[in-house]
Parts: sequence; structure tokens; C-alpha cells
Amino acid sequence: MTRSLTAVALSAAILAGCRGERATPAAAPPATPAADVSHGEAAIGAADTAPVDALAPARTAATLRHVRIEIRHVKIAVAHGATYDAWSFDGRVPGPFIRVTQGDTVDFTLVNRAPIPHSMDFHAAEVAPNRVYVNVIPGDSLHYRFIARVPGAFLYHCGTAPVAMHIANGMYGAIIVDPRQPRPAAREFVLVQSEFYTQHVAGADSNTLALDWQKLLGLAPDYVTFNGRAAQYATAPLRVKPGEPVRFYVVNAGPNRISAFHVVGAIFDRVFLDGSATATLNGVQTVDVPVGGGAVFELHLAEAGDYPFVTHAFADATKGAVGVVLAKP
Ligand SMILES: [Cu+2]
Repeated sequence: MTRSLTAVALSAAILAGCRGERATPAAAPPATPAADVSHGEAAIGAADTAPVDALAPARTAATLRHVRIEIRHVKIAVAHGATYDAWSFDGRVPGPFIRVTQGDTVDFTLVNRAPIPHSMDFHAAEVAPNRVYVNVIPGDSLHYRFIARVPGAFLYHCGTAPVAMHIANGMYGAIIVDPRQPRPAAREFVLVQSEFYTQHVAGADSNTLALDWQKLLGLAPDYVTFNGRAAQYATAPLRVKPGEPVRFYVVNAGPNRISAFHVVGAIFDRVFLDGSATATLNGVQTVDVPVGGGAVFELHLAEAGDYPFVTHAFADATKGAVGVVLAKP
């Protein structure tokens, strides 16, 4: 099969990114941009570490779901050659993908193994925040239950003040609530978009980064990512078959940037906004996922090839919010 110019250019950009050793994005646009690169201009990282698994967890039949999460402060890779001092749920950013079915009871335990207070806010829950979204001190734990009444793709995050700091440091994840009547079978992926605002840590090795609060307040991220690492699915594409039903659960953790989610070369068959159980949009090209929101995207890729997915806010795609779906028989 003849590869398109776009795909070739994207591959070239990926390879160029693989050779680069920069720990931070370029401060200036490329001097000699390739004329036919329309979707490959991100500071694309090499696959020097395994990508975060984007496959959605399988549905389960249990109606009482025990979920236990440990909070730990860990170092994560946010881009090729860039390590970030993160605050995490279960040692990963984003935290574990949770999947339950509408009507299930979630029996939740939060254990704080970190040196400062943290908490947990589930957007899939309808509860009094002052009862359960409370701070857990280091070494302590918290237990509460909620019923996942509304289907959809929901954010969860630490709600400890300043919330922007706790989210920007990595404390978020996705919880999928399936409708009681299952959605049709599809190849399913979870994508959590988020930003990193970085500065070098004094005394640490040159590639270790930590939060830059002023950049956060100025809405100027260094990296915008899907599942916590810049462009990781450009070098390790998500794989589907041509024509196969594909479903993306997209959640936007922010803390600041709206996601204009788009798959190059495809039109979404159906988009379910947030908790809506019925298709609210058909035949759409780009749909905003607000900060703190989620949406379910259903599509198919018409023919074999490489299909970039991006936030079409292209400054953010350039900072890493870009990946590729590889459709191959
Ligand atoms: Cu926290």
C-alpha cells in the first residue's frame, strides 16, 4: 500500500524526535518545517520506556466493586529524557483506569503513603464532598462507598487545596461507568489528557523536573499529554483493524486546557457527551472535552494506515498531545 505524504511526514517527525535529546520543548518553531507535515510537528518522544497501556479494562459482572488506591510520590517520565517528580495514585500517572457498570456500588479505600495530605474526588459519585472528599493525612486511610448511577467517562482527582497543584502533579485518572445495557463490542481505549508545568529541580540531575507554579497560573504548560507522557502513542501507536468499531473514552484532567479531540482522517460516528447514555452527536469532526469532563467517541477507520489523534488546539498538540492509531488488517 502507498503511504500518504502525511503518514510519511509524521514518521519522519517521529524519527527526528527519537534522535533528539531535549528534555524540554523547543522555544522556537523549527527553522525548516517540512511543507507537508500537518500533524507531526509535536516534540515527539522516543519510546525509551513502555507506553502507558491505553486499552480499556474489561467489563466485569460484579455489582459490588472494591477499589483500593495508594497515594505515593514517585518519579515518572513525562517525555523522552524528562523525569518529573509526580504525586500519584498507585505509582502511575494517570492513576489506574477503573471500570464499573451503572448501578454498581463502589467500595473505595484510599491509603496515603505520601508525606503530605491528599484526598479523592470521584466525578462519577453523587455524595457530600465535605463528608468524603476530605484530606487523608500521611500514613492514614479513608473508606467510603458510592453508587455509580450515571454512565459515562468520568474524571477522578485529588481535591486537596490547592487543587491545581495536586492535579498538575499527576493526581488524576479515569473511571468508566458502562450503561446497564452494554455498548456494542469495539476496540476500546482510554485517553486522559493533562498538562505539565515544569522547572528543573535545584541540585537534581538536569532532567529531573518539578512543578512551576507561575507557569501553571499563566496557563503555559511545557507538556500536554495523553496518559501522562508526551507523544507516547506516536512512537508506540494504538492498533486497530480497518473498519473495526473503535471507542475512545476521553477524559480531560487539565488542570487548565480544553481538549479539542480529533482523529485525523476520521469522522466520529457517535459522541456521547459526559454522562449521556444516548448519542448526542453524530458525524462530527472535533468535539471539546472540557477540563474536568469526559466523552465517549465511537468511530471506525476506513482503510489501512496511520491516523493521528490530537487536540486540535495545535499549540497543545505540539507540546505532546498527539498520538497515532495504526489501522492494519
Ligand atoms: Cu493530592
